[in-house]
Amino acid sequence: MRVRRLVDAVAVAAAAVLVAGGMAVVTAPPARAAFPGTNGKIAFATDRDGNSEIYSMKPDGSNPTNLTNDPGGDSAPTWSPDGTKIAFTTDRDGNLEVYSMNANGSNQTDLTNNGGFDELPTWSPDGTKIAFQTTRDGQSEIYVMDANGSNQTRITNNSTDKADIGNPAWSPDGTQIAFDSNKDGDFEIYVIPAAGGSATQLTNNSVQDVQPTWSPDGTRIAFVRSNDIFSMSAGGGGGAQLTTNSAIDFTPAWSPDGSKIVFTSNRTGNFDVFSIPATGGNATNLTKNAASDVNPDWQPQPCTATAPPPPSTRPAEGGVLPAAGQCVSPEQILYLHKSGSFSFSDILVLDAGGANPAQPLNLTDTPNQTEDQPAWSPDGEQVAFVPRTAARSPSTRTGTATPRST
Ligand SMILES: [Ca+2]
Ligand SMILES: [Ca+2]
Ligand SMILES: [Ca+2]
Ligand SMILES: [Ca+2]
Repeated sequence: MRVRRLVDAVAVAAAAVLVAGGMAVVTAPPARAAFPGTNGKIAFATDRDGNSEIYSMKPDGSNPTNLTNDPGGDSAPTWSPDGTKIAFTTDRDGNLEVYSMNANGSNQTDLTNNGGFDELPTWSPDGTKIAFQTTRDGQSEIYVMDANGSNQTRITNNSTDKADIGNPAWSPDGTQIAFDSNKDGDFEIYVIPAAGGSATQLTNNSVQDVQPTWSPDGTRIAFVRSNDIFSMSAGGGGGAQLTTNSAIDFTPAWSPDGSKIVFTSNRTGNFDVFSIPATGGNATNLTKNAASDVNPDWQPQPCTATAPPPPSTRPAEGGVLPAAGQCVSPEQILYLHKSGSFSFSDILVLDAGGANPAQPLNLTDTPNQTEDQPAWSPDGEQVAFVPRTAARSPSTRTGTATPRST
């Protein structure tokens, strides 16, 4: 089996296309539920074509592609758990409806078809149901329907409070739906059983807590508190502030591998999609476009391969090599950091489809040299890398190693 590229290498530069344009309107915030797997594309909403459309792009921001191509306002994309479909909100029919489409934009279908404002869909983890918020009963409520739009059923009871409730997010274990509500005077995060029932309040303070989104392992919830991104344990508490920027940071969504959070920020003077480590850190601008780029959601690619144990002769020490059993792409490039009195590294490719159990293929295998920064060629036939010699400065040369068939 030929080793070929399935994931995009870090060396592929993002295409930064700056265009002139006026300030755009912020579209509706999306609902979120990250499901576990490897990291696929990022869907987002942008008005770079003149009205809001759903786009997808690669995780490094390259190859932005218009999926909706409709004169109506299309926003709030959310990937199905298997990464094959996107549910979204659109006003193309005159009032807000929840639609679904295939990952390439085909087969755009109205699921709600109701005179109320139906918006902000979130998938159940088995992909058979979609929760959304709606005003069809006169006040905002959260409904659940089958993924084809049938059996639309209310699970909240807001007729007495008439609070502003919404932003539903289905938990990865399927049992709960998180949402935000201002029933106590300011916005707080709540969870409710997915079948309906009593809500549990997770935050309790005088500032705005909105837009909950579950981590793919279900242990944490990211959310927006007063224009910054926070995360907390799924039971409330254990809060951590992830952004500290005077700009507006909102609409967080986890990467399917749990390592990153994408969000919207206007810190560049217009709205762009940014990525940060899930524990906080430097933010990377993925869109770099003068238009309003908002509401990112990360495509899960279900786990079809797990990392093998590292070769016993050369134990891994940290680096990029995943732990045994960790979900990885079927064919994934790895570093191997050797242990010992000197720390050299080789570049390996994991060909999970080629052997059972899969073993990494060592492309460089140099006992006294280090190679790093591997990157696939666009055709997937070669790997570029930077060779380094011990105790010397990094070389600027770039070598290549052709992956061998296994
Ligand atoms: Ca549109
Ligand atoms: Ca509607
Ligand atoms: Ca609050
Ligand atoms: Ca922008």
